[in-house]
Amino acid sequence: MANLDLLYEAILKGKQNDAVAITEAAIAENILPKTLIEDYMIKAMEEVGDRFEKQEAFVPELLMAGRAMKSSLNLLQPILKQSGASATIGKVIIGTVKGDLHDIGKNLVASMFEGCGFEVIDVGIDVDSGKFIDAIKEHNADILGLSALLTTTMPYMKTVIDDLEKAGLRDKVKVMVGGAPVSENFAMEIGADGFSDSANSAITKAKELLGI
Ligand code: B1M
Repeated sequence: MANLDLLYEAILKGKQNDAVAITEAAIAENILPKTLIEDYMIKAMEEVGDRFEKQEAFVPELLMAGRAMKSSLNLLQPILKQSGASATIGKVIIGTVKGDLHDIGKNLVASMFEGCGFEVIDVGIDVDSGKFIDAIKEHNADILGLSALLTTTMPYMKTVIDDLEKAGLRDKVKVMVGGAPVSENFAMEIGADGFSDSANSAITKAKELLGI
Protein backbone atom coordinates (compact mmCIF):
# COMPACT_ATOMS: atom_id res chain seq x y z
CA MET A 1 0.00 0.00 0.00
CA ALA A 2 1.48 3.39 -1.06
CA ASN A 3 2.48 5.52 1.92
CA LEU A 4 0.93 8.84 0.97
CA ASP A 5 2.65 10.75 3.75
CA LEU A 6 5.80 10.08 1.75
CA LEU A 7 4.18 11.84 -1.24
CA TYR A 8 3.68 14.91 0.95
CA GLU A 9 7.31 14.67 2.12
CA ALA A 10 8.65 14.13 -1.42
CA ILE A 11 6.92 17.24 -2.75
CA LEU A 12 7.80 19.30 0.30
CA LYS A 13 11.47 18.35 -0.10
CA GLY A 14 11.39 18.67 -3.89
CA LYS A 15 12.29 15.01 -4.48
CA GLN A 16 10.90 14.61 -7.97
CA ASN A 17 11.77 10.93 -8.49
CA ASP A 18 10.26 9.90 -5.16
CA ALA A 19 7.10 11.93 -5.87
CA VAL A 20 6.71 10.22 -9.25
CA ALA A 21 7.32 6.72 -7.84
CA ILE A 22 4.77 7.15 -5.03
CA THR A 23 2.21 8.66 -7.42
CA GLU A 24 2.66 5.73 -9.81
CA ALA A 25 2.16 3.29 -6.93
CA ALA A 26 -0.95 5.17 -5.80
CA ILE A 27 -2.39 5.12 -9.34
CA ALA A 28 -1.77 1.37 -9.53
CA GLU A 29 -3.74 1.04 -6.30
CA ASN A 30 -6.61 3.11 -7.74
CA ILE A 31 -6.31 5.83 -5.13
CA LEU A 32 -8.41 8.78 -6.30
CA PRO A 33 -6.46 11.68 -7.87
CA LYS A 34 -8.60 14.06 -5.79
CA THR A 35 -7.29 12.45 -2.59
CA LEU A 36 -3.69 12.66 -3.74
CA ILE A 37 -4.00 16.25 -4.94
CA GLU A 38 -6.08 17.78 -2.19
CA ASP A 39 -4.93 15.82 0.86
CA TYR A 40 -1.22 15.54 0.14
CA MET A 41 0.12 17.49 -2.87
CA ILE A 42 -1.55 20.87 -2.33
CA LYS A 43 -0.87 20.62 1.42
CA ALA A 44 2.84 20.14 0.69
CA MET A 45 2.88 23.22 -1.57
CA GLU A 46 1.13 25.24 1.13
CA GLU A 47 3.78 24.18 3.64
CA VAL A 48 6.62 25.16 1.24
CA GLY A 49 4.89 28.53 0.80
CA ASP A 50 4.61 29.00 4.58
CA ARG A 51 8.27 28.15 5.03
CA PHE A 52 9.18 30.60 2.24
CA GLU A 53 7.20 33.31 4.01
CA LYS A 54 9.03 32.60 7.28
CA GLN A 55 12.35 32.57 5.39
CA GLU A 56 12.87 28.92 6.28
CA ALA A 57 12.80 28.05 2.55
CA PHE A 58 13.97 30.00 -0.49
CA VAL A 59 13.31 30.21 -4.24
CA PRO A 60 15.29 27.01 -5.08
CA GLU A 61 13.07 25.06 -2.64
CA LEU A 62 9.94 26.56 -4.24
CA LEU A 63 11.27 25.58 -7.65
CA MET A 64 12.10 22.02 -6.63
CA ALA A 65 8.77 21.51 -4.88
CA GLY A 66 7.02 22.95 -7.93
CA ARG A 67 8.88 20.57 -10.22
CA ALA A 68 8.03 17.54 -8.07
CA MET A 69 4.37 18.59 -7.89
CA LYS A 70 4.18 19.10 -11.67
CA SER A 71 5.68 15.66 -12.37
CA SER A 72 3.14 13.97 -10.13
CA LEU A 73 0.33 16.05 -11.57
CA ASN A 74 1.40 15.09 -15.11
CA LEU A 75 0.76 11.45 -14.19
CA LEU A 76 -2.68 12.28 -12.80
CA GLN A 77 -3.83 14.58 -15.58
CA PRO A 78 -4.79 11.80 -18.04
CA ILE A 79 -6.99 10.26 -15.32
CA LEU A 80 -8.62 13.61 -14.55
CA LYS A 81 -9.31 14.11 -18.27
CA GLN A 82 -10.65 10.57 -18.82
CA SER A 83 -13.75 11.25 -16.78
CA GLY A 84 -14.82 13.94 -19.29
CA ALA A 85 -18.15 13.78 -21.07
CA SER A 86 -17.96 12.89 -24.77
CA ALA A 87 -19.63 16.10 -26.00
CA THR A 88 -18.08 19.51 -25.36
CA ILE A 89 -20.21 21.59 -23.00
CA GLY A 90 -18.29 24.86 -23.42
CA LYS A 91 -15.00 26.38 -24.55
CA VAL A 92 -12.57 27.81 -22.01
CA ILE A 93 -9.52 29.96 -22.63
CA ILE A 94 -7.28 29.82 -19.56
CA GLY A 95 -3.96 31.41 -18.68
CA THR A 96 -1.84 32.98 -15.96
CA VAL A 97 -1.73 36.75 -16.33
CA LYS A 98 1.19 38.92 -17.41
CA GLY A 99 4.15 39.02 -15.04
CA ASP A 100 3.15 35.78 -13.31
CA LEU A 101 4.91 32.46 -13.91
CA HIS A 102 2.91 30.25 -11.50
CA ASP A 103 1.07 27.58 -13.45
CA ILE A 104 0.48 24.57 -11.20
CA GLY A 105 -2.96 25.70 -10.01
CA LYS A 106 -3.92 26.92 -13.47
CA ASN A 107 -2.95 23.54 -14.96
CA LEU A 108 -5.02 21.77 -12.35
CA VAL A 109 -8.06 23.93 -13.08
CA ALA A 110 -7.55 23.31 -16.84
CA SER A 111 -7.45 19.53 -16.29
CA MET A 112 -10.61 19.64 -14.20
CA PHE A 113 -12.38 21.61 -16.92
CA GLU A 114 -11.33 19.02 -19.49
CA GLY A 115 -12.35 16.21 -17.19
CA CYS A 116 -15.80 17.75 -16.88
CA GLY A 117 -16.38 17.99 -20.62
CA PHE A 118 -15.13 21.48 -21.50
CA GLU A 119 -12.80 22.15 -24.41
CA VAL A 120 -9.79 23.98 -22.98
CA ILE A 121 -7.33 26.23 -24.77
CA ASP A 122 -4.46 26.86 -22.36
CA VAL A 123 -2.57 29.99 -23.42
CA GLY A 124 0.14 29.51 -20.79
CA ILE A 125 1.82 31.84 -18.34
CA ASP A 126 2.80 35.54 -18.41
CA VAL A 127 -0.05 36.20 -20.82
CA ASP A 128 -0.95 39.74 -21.88
CA SER A 129 -4.45 40.92 -22.73
CA GLY A 130 -3.73 40.90 -26.48
CA LYS A 131 -3.02 37.18 -26.40
CA PHE A 132 -6.17 36.46 -24.37
CA ILE A 133 -8.25 38.54 -26.78
CA ASP A 134 -6.77 36.84 -29.86
CA ALA A 135 -7.55 33.42 -28.36
CA ILE A 136 -11.15 34.40 -27.53
CA LYS A 137 -11.68 35.60 -31.10
CA GLU A 138 -9.99 32.60 -32.69
CA HIS A 139 -11.85 30.00 -30.62
CA ASN A 140 -15.12 31.81 -29.99
CA ALA A 141 -14.77 30.95 -26.30
CA ASP A 142 -17.57 30.91 -23.71
CA ILE A 143 -15.33 31.43 -20.70
CA LEU A 144 -12.09 33.28 -20.06
CA GLY A 145 -10.25 31.93 -16.99
CA LEU A 146 -7.55 34.14 -15.48
CA SER A 147 -5.15 32.87 -12.83
CA ALA A 148 -2.77 34.95 -10.66
CA LEU A 149 -0.70 33.94 -7.64
CA LEU A 150 0.96 37.24 -6.85
CA THR A 151 -0.56 40.34 -5.30
CA THR A 152 1.51 42.29 -7.82
CA THR A 153 -0.02 40.55 -10.85
CA MET A 154 -3.67 40.25 -9.82
CA PRO A 155 -4.41 43.89 -10.78
CA TYR A 156 -3.61 42.88 -14.37
CA MET A 157 -6.86 40.90 -14.36
CA LYS A 158 -8.68 44.24 -14.40
CA THR A 159 -6.54 45.37 -17.34
CA VAL A 160 -7.64 42.27 -19.26
CA ILE A 161 -11.32 42.98 -18.47
CA ASP A 162 -10.92 46.64 -19.50
CA ASP A 163 -9.25 45.58 -22.75
CA LEU A 164 -12.04 43.08 -23.43
CA GLU A 165 -14.50 45.95 -23.17
CA LYS A 166 -12.43 48.13 -25.51
CA ALA A 167 -12.36 45.24 -28.00
CA GLY A 168 -16.18 44.92 -27.82
CA LEU A 169 -15.93 41.37 -26.44
CA ARG A 170 -16.97 41.82 -22.82
CA ASP A 171 -20.54 40.60 -23.30
CA LYS A 172 -19.43 37.65 -25.46
CA VAL A 173 -17.45 35.84 -22.77
CA LYS A 174 -17.81 35.12 -19.06
CA VAL A 175 -14.69 36.03 -17.11
CA MET A 176 -13.64 33.83 -14.19
CA VAL A 177 -10.74 34.68 -11.91
CA GLY A 178 -8.84 32.63 -9.34
CA GLY A 179 -5.55 32.02 -7.60
CA ALA A 180 -4.39 32.17 -3.98
CA PRO A 181 -4.54 35.97 -3.42
CA VAL A 182 -7.78 36.48 -5.39
CA SER A 183 -11.04 36.89 -3.45
CA GLU A 184 -14.73 37.14 -4.23
CA ASN A 185 -14.63 40.85 -3.33
CA PHE A 186 -11.70 41.49 -5.65
CA ALA A 187 -13.49 39.64 -8.45
CA MET A 188 -16.55 41.83 -7.97
CA GLU A 189 -14.47 45.02 -7.79
CA ILE A 190 -12.78 44.36 -11.12
CA GLY A 191 -16.02 43.36 -12.84
CA ALA A 192 -15.35 39.63 -13.26
CA ASP A 193 -18.35 37.32 -13.62
CA GLY A 194 -17.09 34.61 -11.31
CA PHE A 195 -14.50 33.66 -8.74
CA SER A 196 -13.46 30.36 -7.29
CA ASP A 197 -10.78 29.28 -4.86
CA SER A 198 -10.30 25.71 -6.05
CA ALA A 199 -10.34 23.60 -9.19
CA ASN A 200 -13.56 21.84 -8.13
CA SER A 201 -15.50 24.99 -7.39
CA ALA A 202 -14.25 26.52 -10.67
CA ILE A 203 -16.23 23.92 -12.60
CA THR A 204 -19.38 24.48 -10.54
CA LYS A 205 -19.08 28.24 -11.08
CA ALA A 206 -18.44 27.85 -14.83
CA LYS A 207 -21.54 25.68 -15.24
CA GLU A 208 -23.58 28.17 -13.23
CA LEU A 209 -22.36 31.05 -15.43
CA LEU A 210 -23.28 29.16 -18.61
CA GLY A 211 -26.61 28.02 -17.18
CA ILE A 212 -25.71 24.34 -17.63
CO1 B1M B 1 5.93 31.59 -5.80
N1 B1M B 1 4.99 32.72 -4.53
N2 B1M B 1 7.07 33.12 -6.32
N3 B1M B 1 6.86 30.34 -6.92
N4 B1M B 1 4.96 30.27 -4.91
C1 B1M B 1 3.84 32.15 -3.85
C2 B1M B 1 2.58 32.39 -4.66
C3 B1M B 1 3.84 32.91 -2.46
C4 B1M B 1 2.45 33.03 -1.82
C5 B1M B 1 4.86 32.25 -1.49
C6 B1M B 1 4.84 32.91 -0.14
O1 B1M B 1 5.39 33.97 0.05
N5 B1M B 1 4.18 32.31 0.84
C7 B1M B 1 4.46 34.30 -2.88
C8 B1M B 1 3.45 35.36 -3.32
C9 B1M B 1 3.30 36.46 -2.29
C10 B1M B 1 2.29 37.44 -2.72
O2 B1M B 1 2.26 37.93 -3.81
N6 B1M B 1 1.44 37.76 -1.79
C11 B1M B 1 5.39 33.89 -4.02
C12 B1M B 1 6.47 34.65 -4.49
C13 B1M B 1 6.80 35.90 -3.68
C14 B1M B 1 7.24 34.30 -5.61
C15 B1M B 1 8.42 35.07 -6.24
C16 B1M B 1 8.24 36.60 -6.32
C17 B1M B 1 9.67 34.65 -5.43
C18 B1M B 1 10.95 35.36 -5.83
O3 B1M B 1 11.42 35.22 -6.93
N7 B1M B 1 11.46 36.14 -4.88
C19 B1M B 1 8.51 34.45 -7.66
C20 B1M B 1 7.63 35.17 -8.69
C21 B1M B 1 7.84 34.65 -10.10
C22 B1M B 1 6.78 35.20 -11.04
O4 B1M B 1 5.70 34.61 -11.15
N8 B1M B 1 7.05 36.31 -11.70
C23 B1M B 1 7.95 33.09 -7.38
C24 B1M B 1 8.31 31.95 -8.09
C25 B1M B 1 7.83 30.68 -7.84
C26 B1M B 1 8.37 29.44 -8.56
C27 B1M B 1 8.62 29.66 -10.05
C28 B1M B 1 9.67 29.06 -7.89
C29 B1M B 1 7.27 28.36 -8.19
C30 B1M B 1 6.16 28.21 -9.29
C31 B1M B 1 6.34 26.97 -10.12
C32 B1M B 1 5.20 26.84 -11.10
O5 B1M B 1 4.06 27.25 -10.89
N9 B1M B 1 5.52 26.22 -12.21
C33 B1M B 1 6.59 29.00 -6.98
C34 B1M B 1 5.73 28.29 -6.10
C35 B1M B 1 5.69 26.79 -6.27
C36 B1M B 1 4.95 28.93 -5.09
C37 B1M B 1 4.06 28.30 -3.99
C38 B1M B 1 4.97 27.68 -2.93
C39 B1M B 1 3.07 27.22 -4.43
C40 B1M B 1 2.11 27.63 -5.56
C41 B1M B 1 1.34 26.40 -6.00
O6 B1M B 1 1.68 25.80 -7.02
N10 B1M B 1 0.34 25.97 -5.19
C42 B1M B 1 3.25 29.57 -3.49
C43 B1M B 1 2.82 29.46 -2.03
C44 B1M B 1 1.35 29.11 -1.89
O7 B1M B 1 0.56 29.21 -2.80
N11 B1M B 1 0.98 28.77 -0.68
C45 B1M B 1 4.10 30.69 -3.96
C46 B1M B 1 -0.43 24.75 -5.47
C47 B1M B 1 -1.58 25.07 -6.44
C48 B1M B 1 -2.38 23.80 -6.72
O8 B1M B 1 -2.43 26.02 -5.81
O9 B1M B 1 -1.81 27.83 -7.48
O10 B1M B 1 -3.19 28.36 -5.41
P1 B1M B 1 -2.82 27.41 -6.49
O11 B1M B 1 -4.14 27.05 -7.31
C49 B1M B 1 -5.36 26.65 -6.70
C50 B1M B 1 -6.31 27.80 -6.38
O12 B1M B 1 -5.66 29.02 -6.15
C51 B1M B 1 -7.26 27.82 -7.55
O13 B1M B 1 -7.35 26.43 -7.91
C52 B1M B 1 -6.07 25.81 -7.77
C53 B1M B 1 -6.27 24.37 -7.41
O14 B1M B 1 -7.05 24.20 -6.26
N12 B1M B 1 -6.95 28.57 -8.77
C54 B1M B 1 -7.97 28.96 -9.58
C55 B1M B 1 -5.79 28.93 -9.33
N13 B1M B 1 -6.02 29.57 -10.49
C56 B1M B 1 -7.36 29.59 -10.69
C57 B1M B 1 -8.12 30.09 -11.73
C58 B1M B 1 -9.52 29.96 -11.65
C59 B1M B 1 -10.12 29.35 -10.55
C60 B1M B 1 -9.36 28.83 -9.52
O15 B1M B 1 -10.37 30.41 -12.60
C61 B1M B 1 -9.86 30.77 -13.83
